[in-house]
Amino acid sequence: MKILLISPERERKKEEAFLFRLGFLNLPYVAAVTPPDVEVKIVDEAVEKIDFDEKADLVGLTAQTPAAPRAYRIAGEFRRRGIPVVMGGFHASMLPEEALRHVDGVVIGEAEEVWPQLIEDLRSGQMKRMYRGNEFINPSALPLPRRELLHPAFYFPLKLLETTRGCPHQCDFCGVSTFFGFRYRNRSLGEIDRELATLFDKGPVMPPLPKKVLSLFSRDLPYFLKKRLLYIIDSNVAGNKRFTSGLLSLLREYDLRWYGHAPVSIGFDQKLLAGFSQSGCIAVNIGFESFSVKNLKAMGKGFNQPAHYAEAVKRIHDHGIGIMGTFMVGLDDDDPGVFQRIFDFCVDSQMDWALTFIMAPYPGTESFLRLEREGRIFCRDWEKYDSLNAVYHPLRMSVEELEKGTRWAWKKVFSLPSIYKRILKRPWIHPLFYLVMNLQFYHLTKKW
Ligand code: B12
Ligand code: SF4
Repeated sequence: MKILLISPERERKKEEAFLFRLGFLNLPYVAAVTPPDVEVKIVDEAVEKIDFDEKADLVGLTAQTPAAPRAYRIAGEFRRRGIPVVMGGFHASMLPEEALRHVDGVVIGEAEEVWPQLIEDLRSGQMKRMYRGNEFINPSALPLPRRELLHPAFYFPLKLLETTRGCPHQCDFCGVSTFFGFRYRNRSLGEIDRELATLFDKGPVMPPLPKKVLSLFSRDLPYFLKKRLLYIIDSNVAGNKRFTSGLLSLLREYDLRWYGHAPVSIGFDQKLLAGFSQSGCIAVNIGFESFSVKNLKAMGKGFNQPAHYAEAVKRIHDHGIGIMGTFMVGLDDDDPGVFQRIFDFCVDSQMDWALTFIMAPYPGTESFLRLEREGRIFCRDWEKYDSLNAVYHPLRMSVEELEKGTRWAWKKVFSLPSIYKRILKRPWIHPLFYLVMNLQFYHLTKKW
């Protein structure tokens, strides 16, 4: 038996394509729970063409909302050739009835419990339309994702790692807690160590050299050259302090450069920041979202306090850690001045990298239900749910102002004068890494 697992790519305009492509973990995790006698191939449409005539017994599609229409078109091609298609991931889990109009079966939620059963049913000709696990899986029992099925030549050499699933919060624009549960479920440190050992050698990246040999500017270079780069994709790497402290000790043993997501409040936890810094943390990805307390309260993210943003950024920087900030616009308290406020904050605080997203009300989230009730959603083309297009009527500006303002913010943040002020002026914080990151987006946005 042969299964094709496909990650569809929505057709992007050339000027929206990124230079660096990251690998992913979802399909490698699905592959890992596929019975060993089944041949599995992963196809990433972002980097390779799909051969619709390839012989297979089953096609498994994944898709976040913006890629769902493309996934449905791919499903149509395979089904026309008589190959059954199933779909999993966030979009199909939130809208299974919609997905079932295009595919033969849907896996709702995590794949690990139900995927082997689905294959068993397919073998006996009794595949059902819907599969849903009885409970959230114990992440310590996860097999290692089959990364070897992704061709390394296609991707930026940054390894992805998942150490927890779930989140206890419920921000109205986010489906993570509904999907993965309202608490952090962490893997055991032993399992994480076992996985890290398949990705990196333990011990120092190179013998210690006199400081002069590697200036502060190029100190990260050996990590790039030796590909000791890690992205921890968890919703919050600092969610469970005891677990995080163990994880940081483990990361220290590997001598890496890593980054992950954390809340603003991490800026006020000196002990944790010191641990992050000593373990090679190069960046924390922080969802600042808004400077309006009203917006933050309305979205269920009242734990973010804008009055403390600047101080938090400073304290994180003082530990030599950079910040990848994300901001959300188009919220009910946003007037057209919001874009300038974001840009000014990024430059004034020397934010190392920052993206401004139009709030996208993804199906299955509170924000979708609310805007739907209020009759404000005017676009149901899921491909446009990419945070650069507006899909609902904002309250305090027009749709055009929102879309233009967002692109203006990207262009300004990644303009050369802004990159100079944020990255190249001292104090330097991993300048090589952030120069590369920023220039990629300068290159992307200069065509807009
Ligand atoms: C890391 C991450 C990213 C990284 C991606 C890195 C990478 N290449 O993987 C970056 C920062 C680039 C990113 C970008 C985006 N992301 Co993102 N991202 C995440 C994050 C934090 C983790 C994703 C992950 O890998 N999880 C671990 C894997 C194992 O879980 P999983 O993907 O859900 O897969 C499991 C199940 O869904 C299921 N499954 C999945 N696929 C399939 C397929 C089959 C056949 C089966 C049977 C089962 C199955 O089984 C898997 C194992 O249990 C999630 C939030 C979260 N905590 O999950 C958001 C999340 C997935 N992202 C989201 C969004 C919206 C985006 C963007 C569209 C944002 C934007 N506006 O540009 C882009 C799209 C990128 C793209 N692919 O084109 C949303 C998706 C919502 C939705 N309805 O689609 C999420 C849920 C965040 C949120 N706040 O709601 N993202
Ligand atoms: S946005 Fe972050 S903190 Fe809020 S529910 Fe989603 S994962 Fe949790």
